[in-house]
Amino acid sequence: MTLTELNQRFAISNHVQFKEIADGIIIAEISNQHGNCNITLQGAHVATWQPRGQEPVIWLSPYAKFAPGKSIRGGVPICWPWFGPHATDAKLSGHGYARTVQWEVLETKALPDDTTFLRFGLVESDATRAQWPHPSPAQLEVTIGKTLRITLITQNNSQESFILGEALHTYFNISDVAKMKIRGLEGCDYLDKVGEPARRTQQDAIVIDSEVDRVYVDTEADCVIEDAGLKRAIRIAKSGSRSTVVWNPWTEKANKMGDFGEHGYRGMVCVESANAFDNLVTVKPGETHRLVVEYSLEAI
Ligand code: TA6
Repeated sequence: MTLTELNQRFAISNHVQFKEIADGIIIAEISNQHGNCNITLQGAHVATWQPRGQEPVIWLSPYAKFAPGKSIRGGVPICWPWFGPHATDAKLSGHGYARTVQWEVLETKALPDDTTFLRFGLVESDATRAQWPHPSPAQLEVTIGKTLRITLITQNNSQESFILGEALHTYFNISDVAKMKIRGLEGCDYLDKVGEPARRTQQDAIVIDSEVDRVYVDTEADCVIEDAGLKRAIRIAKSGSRSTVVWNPWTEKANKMGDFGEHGYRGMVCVESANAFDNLVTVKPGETHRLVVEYSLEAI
């Protein structure tokens, strides 16, 4: 569908329009009374979210690359249909292919309270089927209102069950990593991926002063990022997710990645609502699985 056709069919005045921001990269640009949000069609990737009168809640690297087939540093990358390295084929992309293939717009709606709703569908191809042979259309629903609500939907249209790994790998914008705490995971077991993998139990609120890469398992709890610098807290509520990943690459790893910028890692933390490791999901024939997150702000 051309950009003109896209706008003819799905643009809504005072809500959503579509623009090409780079060769082959089209975004849905949402602006309503509650705030602004940009979503690339490649990867159905929520790249930005800024509630009206607030600092951005979602972090996007100033060095993020917007190019066909390239993952974007920041925003809400969709890790699907596996999380982390592929279980058997190291040649396949880490975190699956959903975030780097085309998605199509299926629906846009202006809801009564001036909230904007969009629904996207992953465009399957020979290339995706070669990596994932299960007929399982993926969809993403995004609702931009006082909160940001994202639902990742997996349908099993086959006669066999399949095992799904997934995450909404969200980068949150913070004033400074040294002025931030994450509550909600106290008492949870986690797989510590920094250095020799090890299983540990989280004692108190999470503070970060070095590289952190942890997969908390068997938790459906909300997380709250308390940001003393911005005098606000970001609440991360979820359903359909039993894992929460907390990640900050710190200096060395961020520099190696090349798209964080000099001190980018200080202004972000990933709190990812996932199903990974112990919490992979078996989707039975005919079943539909939903991973839902809702992000909101609270004063502190
Ligand atoms: O979720 C944390 C993590 O798995 C880290 O290990 C790191 O690889 C990060 O994701 C970013 O991965 P990416 O493929 O987006 O560079």
